[in-house]
Amino acid sequence: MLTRPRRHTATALAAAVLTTLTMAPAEARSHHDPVHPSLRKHLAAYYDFEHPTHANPAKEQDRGFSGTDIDLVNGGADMRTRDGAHQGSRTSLQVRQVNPGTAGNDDWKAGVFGPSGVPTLRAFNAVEGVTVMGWFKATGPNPALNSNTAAPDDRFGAVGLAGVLSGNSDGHAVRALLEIIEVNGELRLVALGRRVDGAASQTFAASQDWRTLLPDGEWVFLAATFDFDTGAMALYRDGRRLDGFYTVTGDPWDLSGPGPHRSSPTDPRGIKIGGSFPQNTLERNPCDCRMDSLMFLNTVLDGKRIQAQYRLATRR
Ligand SMILES: [Ca+2]
Ligand SMILES: [Ca+2]
Repeated sequence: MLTRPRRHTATALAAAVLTTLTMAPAEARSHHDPVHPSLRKHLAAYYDFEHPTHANPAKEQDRGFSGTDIDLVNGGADMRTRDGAHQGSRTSLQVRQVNPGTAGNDDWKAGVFGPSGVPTLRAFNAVEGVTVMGWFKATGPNPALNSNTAAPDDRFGAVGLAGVLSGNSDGHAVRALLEIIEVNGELRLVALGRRVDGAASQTFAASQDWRTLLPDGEWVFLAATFDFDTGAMALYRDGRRLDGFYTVTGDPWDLSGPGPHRSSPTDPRGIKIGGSFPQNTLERNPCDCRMDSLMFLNTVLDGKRIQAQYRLATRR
């Protein structure tokens, strides 16, 4: 060993230095928790799309506390795309319509569905508030062509982003959803919530044109909050609260009785990401977009904590 030529040692040393230099940013990132500490205890489900389950690369691990792994529907592992939304992210999830001209259910989307409720989503059973947030980037024409009608050029009336299903959902009906949907004939970025399973929903719509809020080719950090006790909802973009308005008059969440009010005491039937029906029975409201670091929390985050998470993800 003592007689090993110096040249080799130097080469090995140079290689080691090179490796260290090359590895440094990645290593720095791996020590950097991508979740703001104030969010952790409410972060029921969290998907960064860098963690396939050990058994199946077409499933994504939940990095939140609930352990609710999701399916990458119709596209499987190919849906993980080398386009991280933010510092420390390498891959995101591509969702999209595959065959606009065919009545079928082959759209790329993600989620989980349990016909009698998903037990791991108990954090959203009788919940007082919910936050849905994450990174989104539009990558194609939205809304998609309506593949369920004979007309060749009509489009769906909505673009699904991400949400928690209600306790009696068919795969479409939600408890808390971030999406783009027509309000009085005009598409808008909205938070859509339903407190009581099977009852009416309320929608809070952003005033600003959705195309400026979610422009093609640009990553944006969107958040929606749902306070089932007070009826308040809010939308945020890149950590800033958006102006908006409620679209339903009256009391769709039935909050007139004594509180505190909570959602129905049922386990959600699942999570939908990028289009409805995570059980893959029908194509509806597919989104041609990429998504990253999706978070589902069993509380209403205030603006400070939403901004803190945004800043953490974008700091250099
Ligand atoms: Ca990622
Ligand atoms: Ca059609």
